[in-house]
Amino acid sequence: MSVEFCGLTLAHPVINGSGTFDAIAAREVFGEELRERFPFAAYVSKTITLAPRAGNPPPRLWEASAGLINSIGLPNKGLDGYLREDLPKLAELLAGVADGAHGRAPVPLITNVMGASADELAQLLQACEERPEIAALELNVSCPNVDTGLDIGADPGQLERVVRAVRASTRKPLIVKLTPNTADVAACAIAAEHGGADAVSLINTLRAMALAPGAGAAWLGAGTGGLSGPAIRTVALAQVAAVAARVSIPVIGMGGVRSAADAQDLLDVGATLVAVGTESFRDPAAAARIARELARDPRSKTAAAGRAA
Ligand code: RRO
Repeated sequence: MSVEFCGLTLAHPVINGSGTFDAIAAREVFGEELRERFPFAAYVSKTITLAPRAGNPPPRLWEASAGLINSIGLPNKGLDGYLREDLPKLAELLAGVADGAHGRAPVPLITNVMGASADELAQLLQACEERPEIAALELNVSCPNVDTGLDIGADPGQLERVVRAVRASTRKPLIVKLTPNTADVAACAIAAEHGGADAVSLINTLRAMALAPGAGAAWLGAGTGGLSGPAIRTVALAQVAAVAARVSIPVIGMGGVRSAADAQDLLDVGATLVAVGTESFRDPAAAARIARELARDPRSKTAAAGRAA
């Protein structure tokens, strides 16, 4: 069932979406069992920024029909705090995870970073470049550019310029996490590829809003948030298909995946890996179940390869 991705060998094609599984907190709750049954073939960190951030005012979550709106607002310890406190814990956890297929192998760590300018992003990438515990980097480009005010990932020209400007800051695989809140996601994916990205991942959450019952005013402290979960699955499928048809770099597909059939749909339209996000909040072991079922799914190429071996 193993999959090659940007020079990394993964035990299976299922990873997590950034910010949807706190591995350090899960280790505290589940103990050594988390390592014995680690659900993901690679682990993507939550988004890290240069400076620490407190996040958005509450409320931060709204349960929508078949989905979840979040406006967490990037609470994180900042680059230094991540490198000093979280990275050693993550590396220790991910070293020697029992993956079922290969005995014990380290699970690659993908660190997700966000900056409001190419300069900030370059600083983040350069600092991560020096840390061997980090296997690959993911750029979260759902962030307003400090100069233009426009989300970096929403405009192909701006995205290509930023990716090109930061590309030389790291030799590690560079994944660009695309935003779905744009007119033409395939044009943005092509721009990321032209800028030097090694892979793209999509979709991030769709901008959304909910009103407090009876109040006629926004429920979320930040006013709006991002919609995830089954409500966005068919949007994700359309966007992943559009992107995979237009780029030659690998695509990580995500958006509302709850089952192996959902994951297989994304693989069928051209994704190399699939990420599970919102479903992990309901069932932290969902990704392991999906990976197991994918291996048995008769539609699955990875299952067919496993049977032929
Ligand atoms: O932290 C968040 O509120 C957040 C981020 Br950075 C993101 O990329 N996507 C999302 O749904 N929430």
